[in-house]
Amino acid sequence: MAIRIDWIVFLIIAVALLEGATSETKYKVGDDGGWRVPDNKSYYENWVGGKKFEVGDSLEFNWTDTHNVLEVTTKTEYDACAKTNGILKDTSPATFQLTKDGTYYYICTIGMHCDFGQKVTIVVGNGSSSSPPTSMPNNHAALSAVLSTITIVAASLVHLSSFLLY
Ligand SMILES: [Cu+2]
Repeated sequence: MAIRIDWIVFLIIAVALLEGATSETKYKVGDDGGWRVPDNKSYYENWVGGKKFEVGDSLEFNWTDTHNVLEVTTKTEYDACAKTNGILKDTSPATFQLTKDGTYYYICTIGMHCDFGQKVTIVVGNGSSSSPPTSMPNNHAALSAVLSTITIVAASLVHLSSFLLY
């Protein structure tokens, strides 16, 4: 019996580790600085720094003064601070889910904010939407589910055998 319980403990730990490995990251854009007209134009570029954005992560834009977030669709629009197409969110906090690989462009459309550097480019995966979606999270989730099921079945068997034996 002791051996079986050890095995179950191992499985529970394995499941916990897998779930930890697949946890989705919620990024607060600009961290404590939030979403604002930055002191220098490379502020958000620096914030992105070496971050590795993955499918399933999300971005949260927080602001207090008058701002908004427009997701523009091309680098050309982004570079020109074009306030035309795209998803506009004007209530803080504004959350964007990163649902697939690609390069995402966000700007503020208020006044000259974007021109002053209130803009950020987020690269998810390899930055290209034409690449096959990352299957790792799904595999992990599936494996995790299987291990959870095994754990439950094993626990039931232990329960059943103790019932039969004693
Ligand atoms: Cu703004």
